[in-house]
Order: sequence, then structure tokens, then C-alpha cells
Amino acid sequence: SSFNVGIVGATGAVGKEIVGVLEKRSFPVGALRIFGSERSAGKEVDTKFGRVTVELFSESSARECDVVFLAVDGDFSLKHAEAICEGNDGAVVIDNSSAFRYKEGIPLVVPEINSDATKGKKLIANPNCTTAIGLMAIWPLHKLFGLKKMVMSTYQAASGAGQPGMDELMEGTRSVLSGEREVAENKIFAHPLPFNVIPHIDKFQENGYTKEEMKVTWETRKICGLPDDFPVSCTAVRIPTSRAHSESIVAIFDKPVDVALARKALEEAPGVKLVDDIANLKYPMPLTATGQYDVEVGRLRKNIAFDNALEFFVVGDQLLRGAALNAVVVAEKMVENGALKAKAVV
Ligand code: 11C
Repeated sequence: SSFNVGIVGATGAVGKEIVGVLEKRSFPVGALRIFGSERSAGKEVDTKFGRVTVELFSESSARECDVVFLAVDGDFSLKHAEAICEGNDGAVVIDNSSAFRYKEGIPLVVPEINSDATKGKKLIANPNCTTAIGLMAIWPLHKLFGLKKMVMSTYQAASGAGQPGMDELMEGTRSVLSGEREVAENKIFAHPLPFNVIPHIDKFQENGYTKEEMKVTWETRKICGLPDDFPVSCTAVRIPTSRAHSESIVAIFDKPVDVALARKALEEAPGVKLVDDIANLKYPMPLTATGQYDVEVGRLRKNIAFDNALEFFVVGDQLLRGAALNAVVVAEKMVENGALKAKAVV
């Protein structure tokens, strides 16, 4: 069967990628409906599924779809997501924002890890990109050795702040290179990003961590089914790259680690590409991971500071694994497990 698919926010950086991923993965789209604000309603978008005219969003029109991807801010999701999926005739909603991620009863899903959590559910939360990318590598290692603690340091691309973030990086860099300005202007980021790194993403919390860092802690626990006090610590840093996030991870395990076994598990893990050939200067990088579905993992080694610990580097396309691809694969799994069904046409 085919599905009526709705996207809210299809003209943003993540929304555009959702359209692209639906096309590339041949998701069985019956009709594609794109919903937007008054500003974008009436615009036309060319897709593989035909030319789509952006409709003004309303809960009742979104409910007519079988599945709706929300690629908008958390306030919008909080206001509308539950109304879109309510009742037997509502649509399945896959929400990219953080609005529902920590709510009990709402699955937070990386489909290669916990797609079973979607069974019988209608509202699914897509994780923060940093968490989703890191967990692709952590999960197969956790299954082998049992994760005990994790410390992550990130190098995050401008795309985490959407198209405006990417634009600010490009235009700011251009303004410095052209000699127009000594230091780039900033509106989206807390400081100028070109020729800089900024150890601050999202709001500071009372414990001195940022919300981006705490998302990694909270979401790792929920997705991997770990205890509420499971130790995960992160320092999240914005760097002047375009759209792939990089992460250095120290993972401490219960059992003794074996690098050869770890390599094999990563090689076999779905959604992971082992890029780890130091003799030939091959390791994960934003330049090679950009535009790819698989997350690159490399620089894998036994950590020399802790017992039973591995250290490695992970890079993933922030807009794909970190958002659009994850969301579409969630929908694919929900088709497989019966949680997403095409509504009978009356
Ligand atoms: C960033 N990770 O890189 C953020 C963007 O929780 O969905 C995604 C925010 C989120 O800025």
C-alpha cells in the first residue's frame, strides 16, 4: 500500500531533506502534502512525487494524512502534535523537535536501536542529532561489552541551527575573506562562528552544562533503556563546518574490551561505516560524511586512561542521520510493524 504523507516545515533545512530522503529511499508515498505558514502557503515545490502546492497548516488537514513529519520548532509541536494524532482517524506524527522527547509513554527512537518502541504508538519523537549520531556507534559496542559510562566531546556543524545557521557561517566567512569585515557578524550563534569555535550550544542549565549537552545524557538513557542516573557527560562545541557533526567518545564498559571484536561489530552494524585505516590516512571527517546515510566511525583504540574503555571518533550528517533520515527510517519500521497503516479511503 501507499501512504499519504504530510510535512510541516518542508522549506527548512530538515524539511527539505525529508522530501529528499522519501524520494531516494522510495518510501511508498501516495500523495505528498506540504503544510506551511501564511508566508509559504501557495508556493510550489517540485518533488519526485509531483509539483506540490504548500497548503496553509491546519490540524484537520494534517489529520487527513497517514503520517506527518514535523520539522518545526518545539512550541509548534507542543501546540499541535497531539491534536494531529489523536483518535483512530488521526495521523502518525514523527516529531523532530525536543517537545516530547522526555515524556513518559512517548517513544524516542533511533530505529536501528529501539524501533520496537513504536509498536501501537502514534506520536514518536526523533532524537537530537548529536545523540542519534553518537548512539549509532555506541549501541553495537554496548551490546558487546555493556556500557558503564560515557564521555563525549562534540564538534558540531552550523546546520544544527538550520538554514539560517548555515547562511550565517557562509556569509560571515565571505565577509572576512573579502576584507569587508575583520570579524564576522553574528545573530544566530552566540559569537561569530567563522575562524572560531564556540563551546556553547543551547541554553546553560543550573549544573553548568548546556541543554545540548544534557540532551545527550537524557536521550542516551531513554533510547538505550539505561537507568535514569546512568553516567553520560558531554561538552558540545560549535565549529565552522557546514552540516556534519563530529564527536570524540570515550566509552567505559563493564566487560574487558577487545578492539578486533569492536571493529567487527561496527563493520556489521546497520547505518555505520567503519572508516579506520590510519596507514592510509582514512578516518571519519565532515567532508566525507556529508550527504551520506551511514555514520562514519574510526580512530578506534583502547583508551589508556581507564580500564575496559574504548575511544573513537564519529561523524554523521546532521540533517540526515541527525534528523531526516532517522525520521523516515522510523516511518519505514512503523510500516513493517503495523503501527503505520494507510487509512481506508471512504
Ligand atoms: C545543534 N543539536 O546542533 C542541535 C540541533 O534538539 O533537535 C538540534 C536541536 C534538537 O544545534
